[in-house]
Amino acid sequence: MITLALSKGRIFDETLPLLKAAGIEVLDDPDKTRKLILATNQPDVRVVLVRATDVPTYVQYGGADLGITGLDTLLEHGMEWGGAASSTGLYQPLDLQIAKCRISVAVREGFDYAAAVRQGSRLTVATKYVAIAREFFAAKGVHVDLIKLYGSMELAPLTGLADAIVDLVSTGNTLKANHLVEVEHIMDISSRLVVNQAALKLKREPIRRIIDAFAGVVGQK
Ligand code: PRT
Ligand code: MG
Repeated sequence: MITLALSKGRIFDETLPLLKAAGIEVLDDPDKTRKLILATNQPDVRVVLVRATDVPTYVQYGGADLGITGLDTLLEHGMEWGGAASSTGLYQPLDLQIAKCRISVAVREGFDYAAAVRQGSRLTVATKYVAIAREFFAAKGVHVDLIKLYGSMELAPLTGLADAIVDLVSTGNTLKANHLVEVEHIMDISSRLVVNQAALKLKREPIRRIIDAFAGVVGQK
């Protein structure tokens, strides 16, 4: 049995066409069932639904053989920057080019971020992405106090909780609606296929077949 970990919502929705092109059809609609294990048309392939941030954990510890997760989530989980294999035991063979966005620094309209950086001010930054933010500001030589949040980052600069946020931006509509402006583009994000390295050795044949099918679909073969 091959187990693929996915999160509900945008990753599941954008993965379905890739699975279909690879000949795998999920037999249940996650929005209509309470099941967390979904069968597919391939008797030896199943999908498990987990929280987006739990996908790397499932794959790392073998609760799933493969998973699909954002680069943001992988980097926060401890995947080395740009690394293929890493200490986490996760092998990252493919950029699936789905759920694309960018990770950026944003501040309240009217906050002079450039001046604050120039003057060497200490900035308070609220984010779900503490590791990415720490690495980014350290490389830039900016002193920051990081505040970990789990959601609604946009609220932090508006309430005085923080000077800036580090968050994902796609259309920019959420920032605009909250009178925030993007002042740094940290990196582009897309979702990645990750594979448990031990599973790849033990179930090489069927896992390779899935990786190759995805690779064919995203044109990276
Ligand atoms: O929702 P939950 O807490 O369960 O987990 P999650 O938020 O991690 O999952 P989900 O499904 O929201 O996101 C999964 C992955 O999708 C992320 O890890 C990213 O890799 C990717 N992705 C792509 C995005 C976006 N685009 C995105 N726009 N994830 C979140 N957003 C949010 C962003 O945080 C901000 O609040 O959408 C808002 C901005 O969108 P725009 O279009 O207004 O700019
Ligand atoms: Mg979300």
